[in-house]
Amino acid sequence: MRVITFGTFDVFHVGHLRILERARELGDCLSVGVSTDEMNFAKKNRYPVYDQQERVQIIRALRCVDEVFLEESMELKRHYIETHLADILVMGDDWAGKFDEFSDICRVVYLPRTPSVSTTAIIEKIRIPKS
Ligand code: C2G
Repeated sequence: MRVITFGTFDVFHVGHLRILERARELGDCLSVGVSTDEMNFAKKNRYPVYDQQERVQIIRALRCVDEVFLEESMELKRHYIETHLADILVMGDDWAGKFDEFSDICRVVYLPRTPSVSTTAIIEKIRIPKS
């Protein structure tokens, strides 16, 4: 069983690790699409803290991850699922229902997010207050 998942994985934290570990447990091979800096800018109007090559390097080094590629656009999801021969698409439940259209080509699973951890909260926590 081949599993695929997608994400930005900026300022890598335990919520990211847990979803990747749980995704990998659903099959034998996990492919991860890391969204590009440009895709993030287009979506959120800001660039990630870690650039795409750094984010790819971190994800690639994880024991639970078998292959990593860059996700250039949300519109290419069907193409990525097909070219990576994925049987299961995994996303966090913040995306619940959003990718059901792909259930014609793979199983679509939304896993619960890890509570109380997010890149935004980490950035807020370490931000030095302006005097
Ligand atoms: N996640 C989680 N628990 C958290 C934070 C994130 O389980 N506390 C999960 C998200 O649900 C997502 C994955 O970690 O499945 C990556 O999260 P983000 O980096 O925020 O990815 P996002 O920008 O939502 O993905 O095609 C989707 C895009 O690549 C965007």
